[in-house]
Amino acid sequence: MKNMQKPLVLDFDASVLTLPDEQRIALSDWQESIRFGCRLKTLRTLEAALAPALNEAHGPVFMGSGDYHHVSYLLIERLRHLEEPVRVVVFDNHPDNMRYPFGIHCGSWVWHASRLPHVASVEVLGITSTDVEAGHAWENHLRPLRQNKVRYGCIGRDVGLLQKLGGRGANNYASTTELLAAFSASLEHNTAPIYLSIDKDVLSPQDVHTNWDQGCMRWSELGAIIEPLRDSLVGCDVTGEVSTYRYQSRFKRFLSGLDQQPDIPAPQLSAWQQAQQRLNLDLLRRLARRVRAQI
Ligand SMILES: [Mn+2]
Repeated sequence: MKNMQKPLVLDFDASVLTLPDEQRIALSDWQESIRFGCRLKTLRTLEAALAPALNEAHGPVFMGSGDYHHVSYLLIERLRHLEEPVRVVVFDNHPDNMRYPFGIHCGSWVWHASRLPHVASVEVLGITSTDVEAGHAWENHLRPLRQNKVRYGCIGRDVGLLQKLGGRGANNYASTTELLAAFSASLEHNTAPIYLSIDKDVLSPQDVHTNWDQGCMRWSELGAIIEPLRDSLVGCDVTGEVSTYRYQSRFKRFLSGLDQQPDIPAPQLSAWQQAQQRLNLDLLRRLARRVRAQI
């Protein structure tokens, strides 16, 4: 990425506090239609609205709550002009590769991304969610797992059934350390350009709080692993901020209610957002260091 200093904030939910040199696009009017999930057609309309900003050189794109993670699909789709296929690396506590019959949503966007011809693979690393186990296994899109085009790096989960169903891309590790060591080793023989998507729900609640159930990775571990990636990055986005929202649509209230996101009192929300801000600043520092050294 040419200009890692200039983060782009897609401000749907007022969760991202002011970042240095940021460009911010006010999108609160889009919150109801985009949050949690939408039709692909709606996502296309959003893309048209964002195109002028996305066409400019920019750094990491901050999209707010993990409820907007499907916006990553738009950002990855835009990389079709690159000469080499892109390796998409996602840090997330959930596979985001689940079946969803109503369009695209924050839990199904990985499947859509894996179908793009210019995407070589999508690796989802740091999954501790039970979405990959037993009764939930059939809810995962199996075909890309069978093709090894989507790969899971789970921690402490039983992926036996997924593998029995042919999902050879479903891998489990005993610890974060083992998972990250395997990922680092893969970087030595795979030099493809990388698109990095971070959902901070992959992190332990000791580091930050998000809208979703969280994983066990520490920021010290994640920060250290992404720093060496920065030379290979063709794009980066960040979700996992914390915000609250009550849908006007009864249908969306029903769907999001299935996942039982708890209510968060205002003082707590503000404290959590500030902790998120410290982490975001550190992320920008780590990704920008090389660019700054060149000046
Ligand atoms: Mn996610």
